[in-house]
Amino acid sequence: MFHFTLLAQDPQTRARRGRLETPHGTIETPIFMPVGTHGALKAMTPAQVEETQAQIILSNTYHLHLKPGEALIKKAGGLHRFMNWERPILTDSGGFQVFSLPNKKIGEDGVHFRHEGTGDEIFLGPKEAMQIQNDLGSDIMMAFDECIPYPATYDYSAKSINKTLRWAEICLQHHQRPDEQALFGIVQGSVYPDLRRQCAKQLAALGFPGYAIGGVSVGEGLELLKKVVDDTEPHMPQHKPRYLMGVGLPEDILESIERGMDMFDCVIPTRYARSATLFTRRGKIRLTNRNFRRDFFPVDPSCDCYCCTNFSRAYLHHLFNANEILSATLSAIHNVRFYLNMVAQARTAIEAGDFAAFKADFLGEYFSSGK
Ligand code: PRF
Ligand code: ZN
Repeated sequence: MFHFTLLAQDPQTRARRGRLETPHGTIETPIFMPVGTHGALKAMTPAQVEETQAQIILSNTYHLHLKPGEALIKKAGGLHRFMNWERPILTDSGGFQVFSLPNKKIGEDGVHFRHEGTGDEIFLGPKEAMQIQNDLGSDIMMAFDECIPYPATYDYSAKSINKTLRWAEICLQHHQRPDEQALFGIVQGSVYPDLRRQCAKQLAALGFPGYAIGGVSVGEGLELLKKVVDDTEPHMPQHKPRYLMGVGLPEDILESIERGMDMFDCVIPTRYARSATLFTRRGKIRLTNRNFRRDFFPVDPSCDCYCCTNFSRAYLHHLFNANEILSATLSAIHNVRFYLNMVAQARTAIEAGDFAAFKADFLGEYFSSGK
């Protein structure tokens, strides 16, 4: 039920154009996956998400385990049915969310922490992460890993990838439905090229249907992000999808597509939408700024979304000022559509064999600061 096909390779860069088939539909790569942490994209209905032409969304094992619990979601018929989203879903394992908690205890088998609401002691390890994701029924599940904070010493990182590798094997052993749900391995190793190489090679030997780069977008900055991807990508299998976790801003995504990454997720488009920051071909704009009070142009005149084809910047400025919740919905629709338009244009450019020119044009206009 899972099949990844490489359709085209850009001649001048490592950018790839691919197609990933899953039980809930086909994903054209490179792709951006909007985030619905609790089984909902904030401020958007599934119909609105579909209208942005989202092909796959991301949700979180950790949050859904705490609330409402995977047993209830399984009883509802799985996450797709529960949230009324019939296209593919990827669930993150909780590896990242748990490690960013205060008072956690990291052991050899997993992580102990306290429930944010009830204060109950909870344990999450590779076995638990597999059982939860099997119950949720996502199309793509992620292995349980340790997202190493930045900066981290070489010693800590070396020990940590051994744990992540051991956990990856446990995940494979406890995965109940490998024919219906693809399990991706996650490469860690901080900023150390030999650790990234070692981790990628050992994961590749385990034969996952896809691979992710984790432990980036943790405060290292774009130059180090590019370096980590450059150092890791050559050791990831060519004919499997590659997912760069938690990335990022438009420029981060384009730089990483150029470096051979296929899948991305980030809360930025929906989160920025709620604080009135909207993406346009000429860069970000802050709609609460007084300049937009009498601006009757669309947010982005080149955008085909429901927000841009029906409403003005002045109207959105007013909605934000009046604290109307419609401001979040319209802004999220636009920002998600902006990201999906960008990756769609990247796919077309790769097919045409001129990704480098596309990236230069796109970023040239994007950083022209509204002139
Ligand atoms: N691991 C997991 N999820 C993640 C990450 C990771 O390293 C990141 C990296 N910032 C985002 N989401 N499991
Ligand atoms: Zn728009």
